Amino acid sequence: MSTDEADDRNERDSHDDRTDGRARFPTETPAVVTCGLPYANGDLHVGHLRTYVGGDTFARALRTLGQEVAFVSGSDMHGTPVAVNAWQEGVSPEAFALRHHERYEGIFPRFDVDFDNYGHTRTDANVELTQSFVHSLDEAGYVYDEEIEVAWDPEEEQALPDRYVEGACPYCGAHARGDECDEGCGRHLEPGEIEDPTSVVTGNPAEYRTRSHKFFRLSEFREYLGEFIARLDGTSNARNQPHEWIEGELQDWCITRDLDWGIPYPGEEELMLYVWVDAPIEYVASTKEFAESSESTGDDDSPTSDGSAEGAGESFDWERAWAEDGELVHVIGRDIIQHHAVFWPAMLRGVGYNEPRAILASGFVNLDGKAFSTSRDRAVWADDYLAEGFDPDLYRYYVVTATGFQQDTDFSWDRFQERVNSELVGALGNFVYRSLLFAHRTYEGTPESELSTTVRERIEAAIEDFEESVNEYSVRAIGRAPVELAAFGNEYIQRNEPWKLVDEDPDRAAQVIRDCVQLVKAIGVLAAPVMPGTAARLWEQLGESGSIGEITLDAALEAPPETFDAPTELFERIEDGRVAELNEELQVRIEDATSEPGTGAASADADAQEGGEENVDTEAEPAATADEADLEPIVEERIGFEEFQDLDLRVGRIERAEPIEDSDELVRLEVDIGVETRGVVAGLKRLHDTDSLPGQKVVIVANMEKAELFGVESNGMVLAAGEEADLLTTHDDASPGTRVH
Ligand code: B3M
Ligand code: ZN
Repeated sequence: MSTDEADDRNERDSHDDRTDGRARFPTETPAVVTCGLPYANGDLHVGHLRTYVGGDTFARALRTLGQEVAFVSGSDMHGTPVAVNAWQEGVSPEAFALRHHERYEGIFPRFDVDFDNYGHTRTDANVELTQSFVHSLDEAGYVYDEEIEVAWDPEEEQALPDRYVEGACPYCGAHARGDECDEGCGRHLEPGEIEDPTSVVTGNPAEYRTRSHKFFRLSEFREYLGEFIARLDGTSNARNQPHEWIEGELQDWCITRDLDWGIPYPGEEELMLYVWVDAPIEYVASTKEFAESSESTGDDDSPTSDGSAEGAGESFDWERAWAEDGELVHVIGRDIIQHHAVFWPAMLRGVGYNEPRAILASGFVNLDGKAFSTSRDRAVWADDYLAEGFDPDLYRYYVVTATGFQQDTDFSWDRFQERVNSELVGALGNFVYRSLLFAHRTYEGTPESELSTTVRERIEAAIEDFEESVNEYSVRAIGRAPVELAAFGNEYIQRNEPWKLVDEDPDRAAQVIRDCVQLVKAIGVLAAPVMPGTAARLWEQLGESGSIGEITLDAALEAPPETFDAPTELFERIEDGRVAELNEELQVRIEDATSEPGTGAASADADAQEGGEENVDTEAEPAATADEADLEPIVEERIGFEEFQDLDLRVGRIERAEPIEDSDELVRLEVDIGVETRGVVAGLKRLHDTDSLPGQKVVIVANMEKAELFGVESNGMVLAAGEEADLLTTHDDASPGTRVH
């Protein structure tokens, strides 16, 4: 439990001080949840899916609170990420982008990522809206012309915008693409900024040409952006990263390119808009398309087939949401924070639209501690996962609950197996199955009995926590809710042993099983956002009519059906042999990936995470030589930062030390760790003079499980090095309770 709390703390803390004055979800106003638009240039791997599954889970969770939501996205068709890849394949960007768009459109529903509208940036809706946005910005005086030097390929006689050029980042020196320092500091780069530019087309050093371009007066929004960031909700990375950009010199932003693929600048057909202008506008266009489609189908009283909460004859008010008072929540990968927290809100402000309420920026998913690499096939592909026959819910649950949303995480089949088997098969599946089976066999359904106060209160608490998690944007806590309730259920059924009570005290047995069936129902309600397919199966097994996608949280306390059939298991165990095979396949792939020299330019890569960045693949370190004597070898398996964070290490001051009578080794210490004084048992007797210990500063593992040694409770662990128990300490004045990182 400590693990989850530690991981969530980041998201929760950062949020606490900023809910003031803002209406809690569900609000009276409509909400729009968006997911970053994947560039239509590659395949999706399970790393990409994290953002989409997270967004989908959050949107569904909002709906279970009764919030009106439009959940939208689309493919990003324009710009050099598509143009360069299409050129390398020798096809037109249009055909290339559409092909990928169709693939994405097909794959999201297979992971139950159910957008209300999934459009793309070339739809009429987006072209029109983009041009009208730009026109308004121009009218309002936010756009000016300026002559600038752009990279140029003299051999091909063509301009080299963005990914057509590579070189060195002027800020950090890393190898970079024309418009982003994708391997270094992550900054957006303006045309002409990259140093030592080389053409991706010919490999020649690029030259510069003077061209006239359009600039957006971003610098005028500096004060506004500072205020905006201060009230922005969501993950803390989305607030913290932009500070540097906003507080530094906020440059105006070049919004056109010399390119023949994109949306033309209104009235100046030879200038194309920069892809980052029309891409976020698709969030609005996609919402508009959704509104228009729900208009045509929405005039009956039946809820829509996909379970969205609108329906009932009213179409989604996209203009109100975007231009007035809706709740706009952007779910993105952490590599595109600058675009969403700086450029986009300035554009919205410039046209007089509403501002984002929250940005949830997800960490990346790594493979064996290293970034997925699409160009090198170092990936677990979304298609392959499905082809293995795995239920999409398993991955949804795994990725949503692996770590706090903003932290990076590692994908491994072992960990996947372990979590599926213990948390889904062992805790959730087991509780649901044994409860429903017992209920069906003994009572043919829900026994006639009152729900106990204990269980009613436990479910009420779970509902409250869930509402809180949504309001805190803790996607992980939303995902964990059903499994936590199931853990309670297992403990409850085990403690009450209804199988014994059936003969001894039938009334009591009926009561316990009544409680369990209610818990099952509540688990279904809480599971629906993260595992919609599983929740639907559970709903059916319970004999519930109607779709679980349409219910709200109060259903968790409504009486379950009187009768239902024998249940079937919700999940299947993943066997070791299967995992061994999957690991082997993956290993072969990774080895091939490492041995092949990269298939080339970073610009050729479909993108690593959310259609965004390709992280640098670092080669593995050579193995340590055997010489290094008697030292224990370093543990091979790497841990992620978030796993390290699971350890709550604190500075402590030893207040008292007493030998433990019957033991040769042990001393009982009282250690002040700021918030409290802990009794800790440590093996220091032979190596240290007990009297010399008080006053010493030490480092303790504060979230160590309690243990009992020689009848004395130990509540924490003191860190010491080697056989000599050389105590770890601090060398400055860190006070007791300070966290050690
Ligand atoms: N197409 C993908 C990326 O850079 C980019 C997102 C657009 S969101 C408006 O990750
Ligand atoms: Zn850089």
